[in-house]
Amino acid sequence: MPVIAYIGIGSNIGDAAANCRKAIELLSEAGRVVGVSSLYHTEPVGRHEQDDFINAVAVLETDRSPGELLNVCQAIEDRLGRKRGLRWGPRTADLDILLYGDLVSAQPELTIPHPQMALRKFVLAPLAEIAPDAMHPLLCRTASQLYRELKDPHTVIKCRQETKTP
Ligand code: A4P
Ligand code: MG
Repeated sequence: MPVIAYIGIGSNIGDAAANCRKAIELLSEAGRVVGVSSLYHTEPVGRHEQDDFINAVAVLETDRSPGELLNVCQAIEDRLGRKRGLRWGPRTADLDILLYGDLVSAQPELTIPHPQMALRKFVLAPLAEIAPDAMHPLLCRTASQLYRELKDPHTVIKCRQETKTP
């Protein structure tokens, strides 16, 4: 039975919007991408001496196990040229598994739900846009409830949709 997983995507090196779009395209290697949020322009959390991020959330219907999905996410990060350096530092692409069905996993190499997701506007704004009813299995709150109750002062701005010229 396929599972619905929510993947948080972020980039703040190079053409960050293009990196996020490419990461979403490559996610189809792990299943069917059934939803994609708008792109959001976001103030960096954790380390301030770095460029702003572009963030988004993709909804993936997948047959992959959580471990296999993590491997695909890390392979996409590598293909987009990610150099692993500072924790919370700049990156060309970061793919985090936010939710994987109602799975709870507390292993350090794969913690699901993502431990910071309920604290971050750059995650909850796109998640609440694309999946307001997605349930956090530990907090038993939906994405839209968590977003409404969130107290994160960092600026998050939805990017204007690109209009395609005929
Ligand atoms: N790992 C554990 N659980 C997961 C999961 N659910 N999804 C492990 C993905 N990976 C998971 O990740 C380090 C290790 O986490 C991996 O080896 C994996 O086994 P990483 O991506 O190499 O390192 P990182 O991203 O620097 O660390 P971390 O703790 O994952 O940071 P975050 O939480 O990803 O935060 N500000 C804005 N505005 N936008 C951002 O996107 N991102 C970060 C990074 C900080 N500030 C930001 C943003
Ligand atoms: Mg990460």
